[in-house]
Amino acid sequence: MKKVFAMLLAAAMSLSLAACGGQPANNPNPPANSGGSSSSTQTPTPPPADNKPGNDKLVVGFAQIGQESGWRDAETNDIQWYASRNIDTIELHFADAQQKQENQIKAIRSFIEMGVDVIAFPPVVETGWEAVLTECQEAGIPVILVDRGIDANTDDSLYTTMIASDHVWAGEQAAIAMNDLLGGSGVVVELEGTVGASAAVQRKQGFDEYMAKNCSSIEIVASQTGDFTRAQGKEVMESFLKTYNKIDGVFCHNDDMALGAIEAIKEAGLKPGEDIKIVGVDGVKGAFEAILAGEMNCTVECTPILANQIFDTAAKLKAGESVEKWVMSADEVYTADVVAGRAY
Ligand code: GYE
Repeated sequence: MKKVFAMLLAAAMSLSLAACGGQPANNPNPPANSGGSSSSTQTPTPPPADNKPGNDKLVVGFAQIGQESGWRDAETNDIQWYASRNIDTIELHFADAQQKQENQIKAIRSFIEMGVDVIAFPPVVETGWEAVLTECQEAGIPVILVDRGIDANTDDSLYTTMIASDHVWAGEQAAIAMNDLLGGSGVVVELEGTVGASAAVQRKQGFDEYMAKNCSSIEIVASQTGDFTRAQGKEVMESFLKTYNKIDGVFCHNDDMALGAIEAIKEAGLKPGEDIKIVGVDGVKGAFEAILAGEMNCTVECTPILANQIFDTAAKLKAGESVEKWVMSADEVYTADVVAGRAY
């Protein structure tokens, strides 16, 4: 039995390592930035001398949200690893906004001053981007939204394309899995992502609307943000467990909050994955490990491995080619049987 588990775990880890661009998902020290500048919240340094006209490197400014989850670290690692492997043709300027919209805006303005070829960033929330995106447009710098979008009321000509998963679909898939796990009836609580983030808004929309339309015997009794972090996911789950004496399932908008919820459920003397069914989104290593251990029931993939598409799209935009408005990632649903079946 031990050997079988070791094989399953190896499979899960190889799945997730592949999903992290060859780096450990929670690598606290992503590979050194290549050819450009990397900063926490300071304005990135001006480009090196070789960025003079005639240098045909693709110069990309990336304003990352922060390091709130294993998924976010995987995305960062993939982008920095890809750029470090293409140092002769790509110059990456990378800023970490530490979860603050004002820091993302500051970084984007510094990229405009540098005169980068393309700006890419995941909008931490859906609103408040008109001014800075207008400045990008006036500077003639195309913008790629990555893994999150901006709200539908914002003029979508202000960005060129979005490379992201379908978060409404993910919410629907989570609801289908939860309905199946509960046998059509039960009490569910929801751990939401960052307030105002499109990934949270849309996963909630997909889940809640599917439930309302198809699962009349499943009741969502509470829904509260855990801000996509493991610590806050645990805290909110602890409060739910104190408030409700019957919880049959929890839908977590990302796996990090699911892992926090698992801790809270165990500390309450209950069995996660059995007494309370747990469905997450992302497909990070810890989720596969929890599913293999029987402590979680499903994760809906949302691939963080976007660097290839980001830099390919940026190169096309620099060359004046047109691209689709939404480059949608292809994701899968990993229930326990699928994870076990993938083991080798
Ligand atoms: O699900 C979560 C991260 O925007 C898709 O942000 C991303 C989400 C992802 O913090 O883990």
